Amino acid sequence: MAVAVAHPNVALVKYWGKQPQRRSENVPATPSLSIALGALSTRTQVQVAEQDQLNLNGEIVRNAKVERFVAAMREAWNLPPLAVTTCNSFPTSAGLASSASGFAALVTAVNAEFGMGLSATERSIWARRGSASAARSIPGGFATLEEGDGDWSAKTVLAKDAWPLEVVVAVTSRETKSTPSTTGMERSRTTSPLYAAWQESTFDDFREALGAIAARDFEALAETAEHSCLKMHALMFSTKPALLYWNAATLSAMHTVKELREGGTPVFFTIDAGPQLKAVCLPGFGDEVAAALERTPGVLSTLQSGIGDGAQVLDAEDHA
Ligand code: 2P0
Repeated sequence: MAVAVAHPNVALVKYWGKQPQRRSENVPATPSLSIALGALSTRTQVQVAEQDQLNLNGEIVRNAKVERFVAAMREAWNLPPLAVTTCNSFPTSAGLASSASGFAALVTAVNAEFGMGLSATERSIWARRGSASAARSIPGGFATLEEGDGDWSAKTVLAKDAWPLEVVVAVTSRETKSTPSTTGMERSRTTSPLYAAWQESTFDDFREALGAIAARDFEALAETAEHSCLKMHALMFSTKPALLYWNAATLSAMHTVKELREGGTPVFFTIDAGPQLKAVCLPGFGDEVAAALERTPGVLSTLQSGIGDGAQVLDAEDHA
């Protein structure tokens, strides 16, 4: 039996769209950049069983993406039936990307259980096939997902301790999102008149964000990250039918972050395919940002996190 832990991540340069000619491999159309959320984690145990079974947060469930993923790994390595038991330390319904930490923990646990000897790059490529954002939960710290050596995988570009930014998640709804990301991004690619511009300009955002991180230039990172986020949502709005992931509290929380920044607090926001807002700030400002978001109408709760490590196998003594 092997147990692995992985953290969800939040993208500062967003991924929204796949290469259509490589659909079976789940290859993004653009590079992306993220930070892992250390305070939130997914713990996944893998064990040989009589038949495949998935236990998510204490319930036996069916999940087509996980089933396809396990089938692909089984084909490559001739794996036996598996019992997969996975648990999130954060509410799945909080709209935080549990598929990212989930596939990263799963491939890391399978690799350990069967002594497959996969490198971090190979695990990232496998995790990407499950869910592209999961590739970024294999390495820790600031991670890029881009093409290298002929395939797309993620790597750490800056260690978490080199620039220990803080993240405050403002939860504005506990309902599950309306349109799954995979469906939504394919719809954007095929219907939005903004898609080509999105794809082309994201390469520039990616370069700018890498420069900002290398220089620890918070203002520059804030500008690029908010631009990437709002441009992705403009793409979503211009999709037919439109993808509208925000609610009224999401917009109120954006104004809260804008006012904080105008008042001198080093903070910016980002929003994914759901109504929660994530505020990223310099070390030491998390409490002030969380307090302001808690006061924002419609914000139900906040979660605070630092930047996390990559996916890891737990030692036997840590299993209990
Ligand atoms: C991101 N998102 O870069 C973007 C921003 C959501 C909005 O990656 O189809 O669940 O499984 O590869 O990874 C969510 O997409 O999609 C996502 P698939 P995934 O974080």
